[in-house]
Amino acid sequence: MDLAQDIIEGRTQVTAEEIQELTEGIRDLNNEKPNVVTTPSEKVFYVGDIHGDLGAVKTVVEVFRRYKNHSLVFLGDYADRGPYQVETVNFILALGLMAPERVTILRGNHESERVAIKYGFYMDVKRKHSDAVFRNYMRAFESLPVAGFSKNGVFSCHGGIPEGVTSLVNLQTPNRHFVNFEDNVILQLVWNDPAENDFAFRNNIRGANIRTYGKKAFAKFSKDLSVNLMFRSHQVFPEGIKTFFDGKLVSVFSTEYNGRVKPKIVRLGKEMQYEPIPL
Ligand SMILES: [Mn+2]
Repeated sequence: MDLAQDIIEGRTQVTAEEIQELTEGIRDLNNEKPNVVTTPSEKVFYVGDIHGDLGAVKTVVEVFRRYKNHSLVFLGDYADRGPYQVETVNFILALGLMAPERVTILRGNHESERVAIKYGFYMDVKRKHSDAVFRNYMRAFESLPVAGFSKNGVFSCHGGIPEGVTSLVNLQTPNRHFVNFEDNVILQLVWNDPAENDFAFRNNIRGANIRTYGKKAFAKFSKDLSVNLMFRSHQVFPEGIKTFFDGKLVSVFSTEYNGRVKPKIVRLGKEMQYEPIPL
């Protein structure tokens, strides 16, 4: 696909028709996929929040190119906040189309209409294009899978463990195909946060239906679904990475966020060994 290649090589001026091509391509690629897709067991980079940081995502690709036979899993939050939101989203979608067998694009809480209208993506699209183009992006976002799971038990999603989930079926059954998060399991996958405390679930100040999961919830979820390691993003930590639950949960953030973060991605190697890589 020449358009995707052009964008990866640096073209940022993209027409409404070309965005339609990109977004329809992403829809066709993802629409029939399950909510939880299969991810590689090793040799994979996990990428945290990007939020319109085109430089960060270009650096991710530079790192990616230095390693042979690796894959990329993007954990969500591409739009909103940064200066190059449209360009960043186009770049990530182009990457997904260029190398679909090596790039997984998961949905974050910012890949929703309500959030995108509130935090900037809508305004950026409107300024550069139109409402029709925004709708195309939303239709692409609603097609994105919401979690990844590997054969060796590495689970990934943007936020974390939803309350009440006791099997993979509970995650695969809900309908994710809405511009906002209509289903509570899907909503919690992209919105929930971990806490290093000895409880299962508690309220979360982010919103009424959003939960904080503690040690007990993590232990039960890990046992019920045979999860050995989990990657997520969604929260700002100054070092760009923070581990929870004896290193079994890794939270990663990949944009500097106005100098507040030393951005990282995480490389998963053999036998569950992982290492943070600075961007
Ligand atoms: Mn988020």
